[in-house]
Formats: sequence, structure tokens, C-alpha cells
Amino acid sequence: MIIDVLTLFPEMFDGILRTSILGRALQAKRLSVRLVNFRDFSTNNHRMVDDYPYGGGTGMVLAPDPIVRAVEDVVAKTPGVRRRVVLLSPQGRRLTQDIVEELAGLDHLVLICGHYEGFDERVRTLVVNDEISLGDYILTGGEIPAMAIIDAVARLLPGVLGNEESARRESFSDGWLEYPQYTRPPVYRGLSVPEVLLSGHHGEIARWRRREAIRRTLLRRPDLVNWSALTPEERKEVEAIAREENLPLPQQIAEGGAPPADPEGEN
Ligand code: 4FV
Repeated sequence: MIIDVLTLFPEMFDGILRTSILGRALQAKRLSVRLVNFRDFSTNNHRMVDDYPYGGGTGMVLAPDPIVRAVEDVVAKTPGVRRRVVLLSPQGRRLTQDIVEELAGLDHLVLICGHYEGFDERVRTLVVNDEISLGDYILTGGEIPAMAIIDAVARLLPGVLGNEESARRESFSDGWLEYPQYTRPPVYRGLSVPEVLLSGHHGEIARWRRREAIRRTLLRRPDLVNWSALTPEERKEVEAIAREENLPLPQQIAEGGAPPADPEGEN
């Protein structure tokens, strides 16, 4: 996979591209990241990339030409592949693990980092086919969202995560948040590791982890519970834990009504 990052501050990426998992993956050519300063595509004698907004208003707007030319250049250099040109902005669809998995299936990803008040709308019209937001807050630029996407996508690429890392179940992979994790010492400042985890009883440990993943999800992110996708067993488990935690059942949250009749009609 080739990731082209169009940015006015390529030096911001030095750190992440030379460190840890990502640094090793780039060394091993598991993917390649090209930093493109779109100021290099500015044709005016002051290498300007922004200008005053038509219609007035505060701040500056990124002009279309340098960005459009930069995109056309990297596209021309990478013919005939599965590609997406992504604009990073608060107006985009919010980044999720599902979107990350989507992007990890591409051969060529172009990330356009904004600054100032944003982009001339014709950038969207001419060269953009996807728009992603890191979250509902305003940053000074699109570089940090681009770094987040590069990091999240890279770890899904073959050979980037060692097997011990990749095998591990993680939040969002099966719809639940991650269960609590513990390591040595068994007692720290009077706080003990749950007995079950020291029992060596893998069935018990798996059940405990599952229940704690459900509990944490119900307590912190009930919006993540995809009620309709739950098996009857899972539904029973969720109901039991919701009762333990005096929490309304997710579907009650979703439908604001009484839980649907149990298909087996047992209860
Ligand atoms: C942003 C976000 C973001 C808006 C004005 C840069 C800034 C400036 N990008 N997710 N949230 N961008 O705040 O992606 O152009």
C-alpha cells in the first residue's frame, strides 16, 4: 500500500514514521508513505497556498490549484490501482474501525491535510472522493487525523503486527470494548488481580473476559451494542449484566420500549 500525505508541514510526520511498529513496517516495506508539500505545486511567485475568502469573513482559505495539482501528480505516479483521495475535515464521516478496515483494502491512499479555515470547495468537486473527520472538535490542521489513519490502517496490513499483537482480540473487533487487562504483580498497592485470571482455567477466564467486555460496553458505550446481532445466549448475558449494573437494556435505550419477547419464549 502507498499512502501519499499532502501537507504544508511534512516535518510533523518525522516522529511517527521512524518509531516503533510503524517505523519497522516502513523499514520492512510493508507499506510506503510519501510526504508531499503541496506548496511545491503553487505557481504564484510567493508560493501562496491560501487566500482571502470570497464573501468576506475571518481567516484564510486554501486555494484549489496547488492541492488539485498535487493530487493529479501523485495519481499520475500511481496508475491503475484501488485508490481513494481522502480530505481530512470536521465535515467528514467520523473515523471508525470499520472505515479503517475499508481503507486498509486499498493500494493507494491519498490524505489531504487542511489548515486555516479550510479548503476551496472546488478541491472537493475536482479531486476528492471521500471525507473523514477524526472527531467533533476543531484542530489546527489535518496532520494529526492523517497520522491516526496511517497508524490505524498500517497495523491491519500483513506482517505489520507481530503474531502476538495481531492475534489479540481488541475493542471494536467483535463489537465489544476490551475487557480489563492485568499483569504482574498479583497485588499492587492493595489491589489484587481477579482470582479467575490466576486460575489457569481457560474456559472460566474466557467467560470472565467476555462478561467484563460486555459490562464495560454497557457502562461506557451502550451505543455500540448491536442488539439485533446478538445471539440469544449473548442477549441473556447482556440482560443479566445490565440488571447487575441497574442499567436499562440497550434495546430499551434504542426502542424506548419493553424488551422484545425471547424467541424461545422460555422467559
Ligand atoms: C479535522 C478534524 C479538523 C479544521 C480547520 C483544520 C481543522 C483546519 N480534520 N478531523 N476534526 N481540521 O479539525 O479532521 O483546516
